Amino acid sequence: MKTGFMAACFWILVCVLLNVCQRAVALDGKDCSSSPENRCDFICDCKDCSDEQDCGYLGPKFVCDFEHEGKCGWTAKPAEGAYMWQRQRRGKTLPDSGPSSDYTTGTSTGWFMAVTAVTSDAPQTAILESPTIKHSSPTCRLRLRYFIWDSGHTGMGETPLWGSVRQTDGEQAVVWRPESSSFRGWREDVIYLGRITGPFNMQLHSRRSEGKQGDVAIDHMEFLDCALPVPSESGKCTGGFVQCKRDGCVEEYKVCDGTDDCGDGTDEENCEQNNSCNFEDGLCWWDLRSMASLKWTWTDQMNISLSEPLKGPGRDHSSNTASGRFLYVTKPNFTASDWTTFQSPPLAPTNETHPCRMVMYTHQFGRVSGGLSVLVAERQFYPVWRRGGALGDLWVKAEVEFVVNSTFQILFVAAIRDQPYGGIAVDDIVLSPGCILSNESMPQAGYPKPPDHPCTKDSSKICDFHEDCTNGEDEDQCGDFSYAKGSSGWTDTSIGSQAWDLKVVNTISKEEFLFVTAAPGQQLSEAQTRTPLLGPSGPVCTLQFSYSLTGTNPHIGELAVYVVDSVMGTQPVLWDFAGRTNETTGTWRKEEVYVGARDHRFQLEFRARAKDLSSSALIAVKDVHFVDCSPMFIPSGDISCNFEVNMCGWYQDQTDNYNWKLHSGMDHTVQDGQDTSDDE
Ligand SMILES: [Ca+2]
Ligand SMILES: [Ca+2]
Ligand SMILES: [Ca+2]
Ligand SMILES: [Ca+2]
Repeated sequence: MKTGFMAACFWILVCVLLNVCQRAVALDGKDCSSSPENRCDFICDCKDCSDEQDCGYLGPKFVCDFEHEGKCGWTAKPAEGAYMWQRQRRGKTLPDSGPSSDYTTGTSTGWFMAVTAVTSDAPQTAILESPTIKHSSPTCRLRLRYFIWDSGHTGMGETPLWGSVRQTDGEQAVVWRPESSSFRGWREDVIYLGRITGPFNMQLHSRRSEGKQGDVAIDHMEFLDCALPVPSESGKCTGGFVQCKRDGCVEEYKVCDGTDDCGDGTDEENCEQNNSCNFEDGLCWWDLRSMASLKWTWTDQMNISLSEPLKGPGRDHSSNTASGRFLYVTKPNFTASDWTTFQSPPLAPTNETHPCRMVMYTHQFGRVSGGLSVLVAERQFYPVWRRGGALGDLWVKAEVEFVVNSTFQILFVAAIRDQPYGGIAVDDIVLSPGCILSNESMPQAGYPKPPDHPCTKDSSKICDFHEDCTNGEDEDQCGDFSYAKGSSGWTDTSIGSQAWDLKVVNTISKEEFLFVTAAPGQQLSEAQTRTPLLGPSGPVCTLQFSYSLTGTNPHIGELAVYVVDSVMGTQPVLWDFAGRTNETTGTWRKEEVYVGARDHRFQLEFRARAKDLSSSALIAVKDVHFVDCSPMFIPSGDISCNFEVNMCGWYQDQTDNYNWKLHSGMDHTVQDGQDTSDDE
């Protein structure tokens, strides 16, 4: 039942997203079956959409499920050899450990792409390459399903799977590095292609050497929101939009924001009044002298690495290439400090009517990224913007406004963790005309205090559901609203047009809630907010919260809870809701979600997407509590259990690969009873 409900939610979301791209394909098609024009540009120019067939996808839905022998035009390189991609299904040709079904049909007769066994001593690379695609829009992304299972428990090597874009001028850029931990099931991920100006081929690589057993497979790809703007029906752009030279309309707020939304640069022309820095020719007026011993570097991917896919952001934002330059910081070879800064020169005071506005793009990838903050430095330092942890393998757009009544500096602060890979990059910083250089010297500001160290330096004691400090300050910013500072433990990790914010309704009664609001990100993805690393947790650990999806529309949106495992990555959805809880705001529903025993540290995540963001629609969460989550908490109760009522004392181990759920069906106890079975 739960699965059916989740599928329904999934399709509602897909429909919302597809509406956007369907608009782009509703052209008066020409009859051009003989020589298709405008091939592989994500727009059906021909009546029968023949111009969008075998482009790595099939039009008009831009999906490839590998059920057709033509593989949507994807080709294996090499075609024969010691290691290669093949179109497969469950059968004799695959090792017993391979996917037992494809993703699309969920049956053993469905098809997918999988690699063969390695039959060579030297490391071998198998490449799966798409046909040439004409170009892509800034919002272009590829949602796909992948399978990485270390059947031989021999380790898969560092890079069993990654994705890149090869432009026709030969330049190559890494665009996707999925969680490569072993998991016997299909996982979903998104490759953020972004704006690619010229013809390109998408490539999926797998590199392994003999002795490294295991399975790597790919299925069901969907290209989303990849078309450039198409001409409006009237041929004119309506209010709030600007006209692109190559046709089509772009929202006014996308003008002069450092992204080519038109596809011909129209919206990024005549932006001289701004102070923009793409970091191609220098640092502009940014000053990389750091307050800490760790330093930001001005670099590009070619300088970081072209041979190790896990190193660096892969590409810059300005040109989406490996030769484009940006600012970057990663874990130093020797332990210096775990934070670093860079800053603007002194800027003149601003006010509400003439604020200083900043647009920037950040790449926070891998667990080395501990988060990025923007601070105002005047007499004091104070934060005005913060984005936690790792956000994925993409450039995320952000906007910050500065209203400061004295001379100030903009200060970027990055937190760096001691983890295997990742880093933080910044590119394309655009400052509005309201940001004016000041001749005045800065007052000597006190250095920002490093993050509060609770009583313990042992970070594994922070947020482990057990108070080690006398005042419990090791547990008081972990996301549990019972603590005065608890709600501040939730950090927004949104990358799209909606994000989470905290609203404090009453400071005295401590009435506050997390809610979904508009955000400057370019992706049409869900708003996400996460706790710090929690746990490990015990067998009865439960997440308690109240939620509210209210407004006039019967479908306000979706809300879900996820667990992000520190080793395994994002786990299947734990709880979700779609629709509306009530018409009027101020009414709440209470929910308890079973989290259970988890051996690894993990983060809890709320995800939501409002159908329409308006003042009459609200998605909110409050009163978040972690109940009996300590592993030291031993539940009392009857151990015998016949599964008729609930899970009794048989708490499932959340770290295995299967989720045990109560299913209605035949079992041994009574006919038409409930049976526990693998929910695979
Ligand atoms: Ca086309
Ligand atoms: Ca398939
Ligand atoms: Ca733009
Ligand atoms: Ca750049």
